[in-house]
Amino acid sequence: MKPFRDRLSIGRPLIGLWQALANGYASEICARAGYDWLLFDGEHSPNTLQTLLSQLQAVAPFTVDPYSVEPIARVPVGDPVVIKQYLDIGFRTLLIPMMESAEQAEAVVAATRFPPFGVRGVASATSRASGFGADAAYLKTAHEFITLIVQIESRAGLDAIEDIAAVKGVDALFIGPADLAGSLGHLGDPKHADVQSAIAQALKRIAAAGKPSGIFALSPEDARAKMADGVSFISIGTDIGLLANGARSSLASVKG
Ligand code: 3PY
Ligand code: MG
Repeated sequence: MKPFRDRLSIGRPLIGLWQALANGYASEICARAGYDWLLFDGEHSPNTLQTLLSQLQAVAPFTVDPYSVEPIARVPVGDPVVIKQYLDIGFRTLLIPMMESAEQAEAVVAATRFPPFGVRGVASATSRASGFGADAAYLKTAHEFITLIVQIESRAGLDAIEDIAAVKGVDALFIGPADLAGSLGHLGDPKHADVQSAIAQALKRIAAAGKPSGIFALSPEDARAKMADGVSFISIGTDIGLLANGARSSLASVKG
């Protein structure tokens, strides 16, 4: 399957769903639903490497045609040790939260590359990413398949958009409305006009910098509006949201 970065320019926004239940069975259900990508969250969900691995294994059949869902992992922090562990178990598309400078972006790019292009620690025969050694070219070709997405979700991140977008190896920039709202003084209110205007500006600047943008939509209406604004990929909800809302409305429909 093509690297996710190639699919970002296919001419329609790629629609994704956040996976926060940290459970392979739930991921398998979502993978079968036909989303373009699923985001496995290591930042705000009760995930360990083991739960991430079991979710990757559960969705593996759907990562090839005709389903072709891309598993994306969000690391808890852009740390080289965490990044190599996520790559070793087989994630090839990563989302790095809280990106605020070109230096930080260069460091995470380096963490995804083996020497001499970076500092990724070397395991090949023992890593799931290399097919447990079956892919003899893995060390030389791994970087070709890695897509690195960084999150802009603070005032400092907004200020550094052009610098971050210019870093070679940064494939896309993703806006985090919840943290951005907090950083801009509107905690819990990402729909606030000031936050939405900052997001609109940010999306324009990312496009002007020549990089694809992504965002977490706040509602189906917001998703449609952001897709019309030209985002390349968009999350339209979470597995927890689907379950919680379904559970509540099912109860309400009977109770009246
Ligand atoms: C945020 O909104 O802050 C996120 O990280 C997810 O989109
Ligand atoms: Mg966030």
